[in-house]
Amino acid sequence: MSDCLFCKIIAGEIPADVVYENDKVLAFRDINAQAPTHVLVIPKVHIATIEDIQPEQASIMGDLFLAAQAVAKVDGLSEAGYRTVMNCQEGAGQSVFHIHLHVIGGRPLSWPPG
Ligand code: DGP
Repeated sequence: MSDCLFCKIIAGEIPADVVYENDKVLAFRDINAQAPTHVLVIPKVHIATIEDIQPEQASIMGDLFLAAQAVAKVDGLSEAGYRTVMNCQEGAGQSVFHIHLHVIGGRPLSWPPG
């Protein structure tokens, strides 16, 4: 999608600090990191929100979590642990309308989140 920030990152039109990539997903460091590790995992296909995922795209969610696993390995968090979050819609804090899984770790994380 031409006016989507994350599609532009996938296309290489906007630079990003890429941590992991395969044919389905791209993982890069969040520009506004909330923890020592804060990586965004996105599908290479444009999907605006969780509400827009079609049944035939269900495997994409698995691809995102497998990529989160790879990111954790890169940053040494596989044993220590990490949090994955996907905000859906503005009311839940979504600001970029191309689905993305936040992978957050490297510091103590409280629960429940604020
Ligand atoms: P959310 O609020 O859940 O939609 O998360 C969007 C995240 O995207 C937010 O944590 C900041 C990050 N972000 C916004 N613009 C850019 C950018 O141009 N580059 C990178 N790396 N991250 C961005």
